[in-house]
Parts: sequence; C-alpha cells; structure tokens
Amino acid sequence: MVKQKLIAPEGAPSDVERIKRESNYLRGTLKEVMLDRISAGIPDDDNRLMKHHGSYLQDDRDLRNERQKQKLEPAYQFMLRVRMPGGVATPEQWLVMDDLAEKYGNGTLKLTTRETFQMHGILKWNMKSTIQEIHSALLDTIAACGDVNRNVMCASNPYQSEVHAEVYEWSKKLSNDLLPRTRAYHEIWLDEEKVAGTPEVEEPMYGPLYLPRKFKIGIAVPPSNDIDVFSQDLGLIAIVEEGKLIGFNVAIGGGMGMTHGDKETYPQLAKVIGFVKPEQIYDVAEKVITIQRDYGNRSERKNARFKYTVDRLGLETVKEELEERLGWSLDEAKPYHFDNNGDRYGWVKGIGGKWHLTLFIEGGRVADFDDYKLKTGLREIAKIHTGDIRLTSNQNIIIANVSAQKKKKISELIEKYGLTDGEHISALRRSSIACVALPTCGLAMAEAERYLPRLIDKIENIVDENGLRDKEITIRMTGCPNGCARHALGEIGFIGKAPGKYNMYLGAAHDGSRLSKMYRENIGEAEILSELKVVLSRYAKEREQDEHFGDFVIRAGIVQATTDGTNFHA
Ligand code: SRM
Ligand code: SF4
Repeated sequence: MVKQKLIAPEGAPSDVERIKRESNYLRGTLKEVMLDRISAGIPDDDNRLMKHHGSYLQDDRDLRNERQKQKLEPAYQFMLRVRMPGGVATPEQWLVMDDLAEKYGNGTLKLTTRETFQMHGILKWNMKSTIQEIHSALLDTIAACGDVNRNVMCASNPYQSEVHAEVYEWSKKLSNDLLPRTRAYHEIWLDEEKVAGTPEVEEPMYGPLYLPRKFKIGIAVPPSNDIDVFSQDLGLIAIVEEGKLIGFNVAIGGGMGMTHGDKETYPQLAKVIGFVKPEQIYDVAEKVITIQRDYGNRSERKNARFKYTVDRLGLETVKEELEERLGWSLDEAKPYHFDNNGDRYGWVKGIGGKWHLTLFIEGGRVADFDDYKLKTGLREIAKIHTGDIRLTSNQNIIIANVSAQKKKKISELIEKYGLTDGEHISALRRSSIACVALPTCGLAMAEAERYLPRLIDKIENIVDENGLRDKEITIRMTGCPNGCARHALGEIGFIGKAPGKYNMYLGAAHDGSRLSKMYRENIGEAEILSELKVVLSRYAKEREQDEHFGDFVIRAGIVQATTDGTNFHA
C-alpha cells in the first residue's frame, strides 16, 4: 500500500506565527517592555510571547467600564501559571506560593484543572520578583502556556504508592525533557547574561516556530481517570500487572475547545492506538509532537490543535507516520478499566504506612473567606506537614504522605479550620469544577467559578427532594466554549453564552470516556433549574441499579449519545 502523502493545510500563516518567527526564540522585546513604566500593560505581540513564559496580561473586567468612563487605561495585571508536573508541591513550595499571592497577587491562589497554581493580579513591576521567588522555590513558569507542551498531568492520589511514584517520575521527565531549549526565560526573568558571540540556540524538536498550538499530555492510572486522559492531545494510560508498571496505552488527539456557532470546531476524545513500554514514552511524545509541528494548521488557530490534525489526516495515517518516525511499531493496546474521573475524598492509606487526605476546594480557589479561613488553614497544615501537597485535576488538593503520628495533628487543624474532605457536602458539589472566567479571563462570556457554587445551592434542593444527595454526578461549568473545566466531560455541563446565559449539556460518561450532547441552548437560571428538576426526578425514579446519570439520560432518550467529537454538534 502506498503511504498517503501528508500535507499541512494551506493558507497564510496566522499572525501568531509571524510573532514567533520574529521573536528570536521567544524573546521579542519582553525584556525592554517589562522595564517601561509608562503603561502597566505591554504590546500585544509581546503578550503573545509572554504566554510561553507562563503568563499573560489581563485586565480586571469588573473595573473595565468604570475605568473607561474615567478615561483610564484598563486595570492591567498579569496572570502567572506555574509549571508543576503531576501537581506535586512540597509544603515549603506551598508556603512560598501562599506568600507570593499575598505579596504580589490578589491574595488568592487558583488551583487549576491541570494540577498547578495560578496567581492573578500581579502588576507589571512585580512580575520579575515574583518569577524569581518562584524560581528560588525550585519551581518555574516556563511553557505553562503558549504553543508548546504544557504542564504534564498525572494521576494525583498516591494510594497505589509505588506505581504512582513511578508514573509521577515519568510525568516530570516528560515535562522537563519536552521544554523549549531557548534561554529566553532565564535572560528575561532571571538575569542570565546572553553570552556574546554564542550561536543562537536551536530548538531541535520545536524549531523556531514552535507548535501551531498548545499541546497537552496527561497520564492516568486506572481505575481512576481523574486527569481525563481522553481530553489530552497525548494521553497515556498506565498498565499495571501484578503491582508493577509495565507500560502505557497511548491515546492521541483529544481536546475540549470549540467556538460557539462554528461546527468546524468541536471537543474530541483521544483514541487509543497501542501500547508502549515506559522507557519508550519520551520517544513517542517527541515524535507525536513533531507530527503536529509539521502538519498542524498554522493558518487558522481555531483548527490548529492536534485533534484536528488527527481527524484531517486520519488516525491510522497518523499512527503509521508515528511508527515510521519511531522506526518501530506500537504493540497492541492492553485492556484497562476506568470507573470515574473525579477525586477520591477523605483519608486513604497507601503502602508504607503513609496516609493521604483529599480535601475539597470549591472552584480551586484558595482564599480566606469571611466565615471560612481556608487559606490560613492550609498554611497551618503546610507549616507542620512533612510529606507533599498534590494539586488535583479536579481543582482539589491532597495532603499526601502523612505519617501515622502527623495524621492526628493534621486532623486537628482540619477540624479547627472547618476544612472539608467532602463528607458533609453533597456528592454533586464534590463532583463540580468551574473555570476561572470573570473577572480575570478575557475570553469569558459568562460567570463560572463565582456562579457555579450558588447554582449548586439551588440544584441541591432538587437533588435532596429526589434522594440523590450521595449520587456522584459530575457537573462542570465554563464561562466560554474553550472548555477549561472540561465541560464536555461533565455529566451535566454548562458553557457560558452571555451574561447569565448558558448552553446546557448532558450525557457524558462518568468515567470520562464519552462526550456530552447539547440539551438546551442559551438558558438562564430559572430554566436550568426547571430542566434539571425534570431530568433528575426521572433519574431518581427510573434509573437502573448503579446506573450513572450520564448513561441514564441516553438510555432514557433525553439526549443522544455523542459517539465521536465529529458528531458533538449533531
Ligand atoms: Fe484554559 C485559554 C484558564 C485548563 C482550553 N485558559 C485560557 C486562558 C489562558 C484565557 C486566554 O487565553 O485568554 C484562561 C486564563 C483565565 C484566567 O483568568 O486565569 C484559561 N485553562 C485555564 C485554567 C486556569 C482553568 C481553571 O479554572 O483551572 C486551567 C489552567 C490549566 C493549567 O494549569 O495549565 C485551564 N484550558 C484548560 C483545559 C483543561 C485541560 O487542559 O485539562 C482546557 C481544555 C482542554 C484543551 O486544551 O483542549 C483549556 N484554555 C483552553 C482554550 C481552548 C483551546 C482550544 O483548543 O481551542 C483556551 C483558548 C485558546 O487557547 O485560545 C484557553
Ligand atoms: Fe476563560 Fe473560557 Fe477558559 Fe473559562 S473556559 S477560563 S471563560 S477561556
């Protein structure tokens, strides 16, 4: 059989391609513009490059109109995202982030859906100090955003300790080895001198244009699919036999983003193409990335993610190309089973006598609220904790590797500050995630993080009326269709359409293996609640034993199953 000739889509390169090309490997004029004191902002071209350094310029949208009226420039501030593979932080690192949020940010930390910290509200003049202090804590923000491989996620809860520890090491290795090689970050933020006369750095894997779009890798350890492995550009499923990690099933071409009203854009699930041994995953990741580098769409950013490259070229063709680049073939995929994509709350005992406690952090926002001193409580825990703190992809945290002696002390602090391991809240709330949205996200069309908790207060009444308080139904809300809270994998999903208005989706699988389907378009709170009243009461009465809500709505004919991203809009 003659191999299909692969070609990248035609069309003039997008403006971001020009910016990268002219940037001298992600430097642009960032060093100079960050020193400029006339504006708190930076030019757009530099802001595009800034993403590759883990940050970008935002403005506080709550203040936009008022400032416009006063003829002031927008309330510019930077968001900063840490690269922290597998979401594992030491207690010392936690304390540094806590302190930086107070000193330079808006006082809060956002735990993201990709297991890391985000800070908001950093002024331009404080950016360098913030990054330097993060660096001193042995963390960085390199490639946390931008057209490169992002923070590599891995299963969070180390209850099967040995395998998790090994998988975590792989996530760290992938994250480190796939970093851009340019010294731009070190020169701009860490004052590394550029040695005169040295040849310009080369990016052996990325090349001078980097990737057409962001690229994401995550590693799941069945039966937990907490990281939503099928939403990744490259998903790896750990295969464990007799307690030992023997390798990974490889899944390619997932992603959540889409644009309202544009059917050429859609969420898609990654598909499993084979099995590789642990020591082969770096090569696989590198070659997959170079395929996307060479054949991804550099003209239309809306269609530039790897999922579209895979769908355009065909899964088999991409697999063949991968095997040709590797010089060897993938083995047949091994059987695996996921049972959910949520977190496992409360204390669990791992091997070696260590304990792990998963705490629920609503919307991933770590702050001190009037009646709930969450940030202080976590700080007090970090001060005495000697294990690690893991950020989960469901925006929660795990106080991990706690000795039997420390467990009592930590439990006392949990009690003192009223921190919750999910026990006294509804299973619906425990299974919720919401993206940042307003006021910081420039792309938000509606609220998410600030609104979902209030909406859940009301849905809980329906849940209680129907005896469903302990039923885990995943619920996810995003302020726009970009899908930062992986809305299309929530059994109940909401995508912001306009202030107070959402598209409502149902029917994703509880284990993250099926996308949802639109149920109602552009509805407000009253309609959301009346629709949920009907479907949840039917679920309470008509469900089969152990049937998940996402499966029920399909069996009951409430929505059709989405069998592939390409029929998400059908
Ligand atoms: Fe995201 C853009 C926040 C996870 C898909 N995302 C953004 C930006 C940077 C807005 C922008 O570009 O102007 C948001 C910053 C808002 C703010 O004020 O902080 C933002 N994304 C987030 C976070 C913080 C949401 C959260 O509440 O946790 C998550 C940070 C993850 C991290 O630590 O790296 C976050 N974003 C995701 C995910 C989930 C995931 O990766 O598992 C997705 C869907 C998966 C995917 O990538 O397909 C996601 N974000 C997007 C997209 C759509 C990309 C696309 O394919 O079309 C955008 C927009 C873009 O890239 O143009 C975006
Ligand atoms: Fe912003 Fe949209 Fe992402 Fe929410 S989903 S953080 S609104 S880009």
